[in-house]
Amino acid sequence: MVNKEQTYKAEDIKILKGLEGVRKRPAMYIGSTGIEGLHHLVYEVIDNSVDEALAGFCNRIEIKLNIDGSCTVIDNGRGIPTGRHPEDPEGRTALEIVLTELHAGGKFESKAYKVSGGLHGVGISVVNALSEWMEVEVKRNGKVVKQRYSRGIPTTPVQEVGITQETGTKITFKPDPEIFEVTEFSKDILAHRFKELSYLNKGLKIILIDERSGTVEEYIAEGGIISFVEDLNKNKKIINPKPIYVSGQKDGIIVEIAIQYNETFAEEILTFVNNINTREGGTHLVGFKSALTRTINSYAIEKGLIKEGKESLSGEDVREGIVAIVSTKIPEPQFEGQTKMKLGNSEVKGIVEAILNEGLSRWLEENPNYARKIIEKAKDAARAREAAKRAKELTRRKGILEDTTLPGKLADCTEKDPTVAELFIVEGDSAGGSAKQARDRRYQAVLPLRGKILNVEKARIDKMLTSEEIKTLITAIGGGIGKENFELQSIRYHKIILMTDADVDGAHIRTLLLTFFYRQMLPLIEKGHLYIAQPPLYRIKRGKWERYIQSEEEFYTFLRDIAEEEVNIDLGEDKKKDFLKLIFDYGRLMEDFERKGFSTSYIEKLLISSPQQMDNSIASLREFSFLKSVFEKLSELIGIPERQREFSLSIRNENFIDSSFWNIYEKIRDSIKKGLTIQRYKGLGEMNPDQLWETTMDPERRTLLQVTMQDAQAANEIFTILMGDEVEPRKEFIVKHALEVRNLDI
Ligand code: 0RA
Repeated sequence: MVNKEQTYKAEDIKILKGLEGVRKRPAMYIGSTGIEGLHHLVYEVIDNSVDEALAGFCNRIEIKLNIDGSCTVIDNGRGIPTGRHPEDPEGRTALEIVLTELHAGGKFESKAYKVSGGLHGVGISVVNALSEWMEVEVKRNGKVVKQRYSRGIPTTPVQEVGITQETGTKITFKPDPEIFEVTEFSKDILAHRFKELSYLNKGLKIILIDERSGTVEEYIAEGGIISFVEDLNKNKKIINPKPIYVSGQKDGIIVEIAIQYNETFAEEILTFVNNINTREGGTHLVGFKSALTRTINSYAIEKGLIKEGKESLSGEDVREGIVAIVSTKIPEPQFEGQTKMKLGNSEVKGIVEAILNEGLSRWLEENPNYARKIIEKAKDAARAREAAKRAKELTRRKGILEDTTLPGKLADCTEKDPTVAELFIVEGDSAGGSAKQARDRRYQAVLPLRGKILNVEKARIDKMLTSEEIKTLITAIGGGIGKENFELQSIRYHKIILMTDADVDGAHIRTLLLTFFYRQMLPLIEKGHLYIAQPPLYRIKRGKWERYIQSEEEFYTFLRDIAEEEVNIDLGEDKKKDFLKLIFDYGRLMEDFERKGFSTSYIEKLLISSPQQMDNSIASLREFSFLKSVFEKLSELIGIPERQREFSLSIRNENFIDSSFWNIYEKIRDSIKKGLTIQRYKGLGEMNPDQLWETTMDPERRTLLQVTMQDAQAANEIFTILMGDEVEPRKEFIVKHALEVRNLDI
């Protein structure tokens, strides 16, 4: 339905063509129709709200992931203009034009530092075109106005629906399943971006409400990028407790930099242009590096900390252990590079350089003690660099890096063409043995690694090269190592697949390996050569039929599917489905409590007690309020005003009357399990070669996860927690994850 009865005018046809183009080639506008493209929709809407924040009119953005799969974004900005547009031949409102016309946003705005003009920047109309429906509500000029759309086309006129003193925009949209392969938003993916956005926009509060799981998270950083570097350094020993902060502005370009050194040897510099992470760097990064090297060297010479002409600190030396954020705001950014994540504007280099030179010189003068510590660290790095060079020459002479004699542990494939060859890196000798038997030796090679590979964070290159495991890995892959020396063109396999157990140790080893690849063979990840195998967690047999299951999540869904076949309940098909979903959610949550040592009957008592009796520490847990909400939904569905009263349910002719939800869940679960043979694999070693082949290695049947740069960066962060010098966070991490390992007692 369209809000106009007349035939389409030329203007309308142009608009419809525009939207049609978006729906025909969505990837051209949002990158993909997969999981990334889906989340891009949210970023697109948020970016407009962030622009309001950048312009100084908005300090709060709320994002809700709704139960029906839609997403709501509410901001307290000025609101999208709602007046009739003077130049529009039909006198439509600016609101309608912004929401339905491609690239209309700019018509109403002055040039400013806009996120929405940057990398994403395709406009809300694109989100509208790719949504099954969208609804926008604007508070502006004392009024609330509203309009609805379907696949980008208005289904209602712009209507006044109320009055208000506030201003702001609320947009709800449901991604169109005709366009997207997946339509379920991931809280974690969104949370990562929101956290980043809150750091980059000091004082902006971003609230993420996940109605599906009942969680609320809030992001706000009063310290802006200073908090950002502090957070990145959270689990590390730091050198300058208060980050160095430098800011300045020239020719309309705003530069903000925060730097804090830690005692590790890694370097982490994140650069942003108008809130967009420029992962490929660019002119701002070049300016930053050059100013850092120059300023530190000249200060060190001036204070006699190094000898002029004889010693000098290289760029790599002064960046050892650095964590820095370089955030720039640029009116007309040019993005280049393979993924358009590299800043091209040449004028930016000099501006960043000048601002950092001045600010950093002043900081060094004012903080001589920390300045000295930073320079000492860089001098250590320089000495280590010299030592590493000697060690490398030594190993070269001994022929370790150049040695192409393949290690004995490697079971190589016969295929020599790297584009079709695969290398499985397997945890442990016994799983390695199975994998060697299971593989297709024509194109699959297997390298078993024993135990945990060397802690690469603490070891510098010279030491690292003495580790047998690392040497074996390097020789097998064949491209060398290191920032400068890794040669992608020499790698012997185009698929390198990490195959570790599906337990905490396996996850740990995977993190170590990912970190090693991230730091030493980065192009391997950038070019998509690194993968993670997905061995199954369960094997389930039901008569002659069998099936493998890869996660706890999938396991529960599977049990629930069987329950749908076998449970009889007087509710009607639709309600029965909802009931089973809820009772399984309920059961899983209760099992979590049970695992933590609570008695289920006690928890159920708490659930039915009145709020006054609830000043109890369990009752204040987030998990508990979540459980309670499931409990209430269940009660409502069954239609019992006084909860927990009788209703009848049967499974395989067994009846339950007057049972608690927990009892019902247990009965359903146990009764289903009785009909199944369930094997839980604690490690790869428990699978025989045939099983390993068909579930994990056979290209026809396996699923591989391709490691992305984001995965690797995340591993790098986790790694720092696991391996860092601080004991407390490490304990915390391990405990938290140990709890996540659900033991079902099968
Ligand atoms: C066009 C012009 C102005 C603001 C906006 C659009 C705007 C768009 C969105 C999208 C989500 N939230 C938003 N908030 C504002 C400028 C309005 C003015 O000059 O008053």
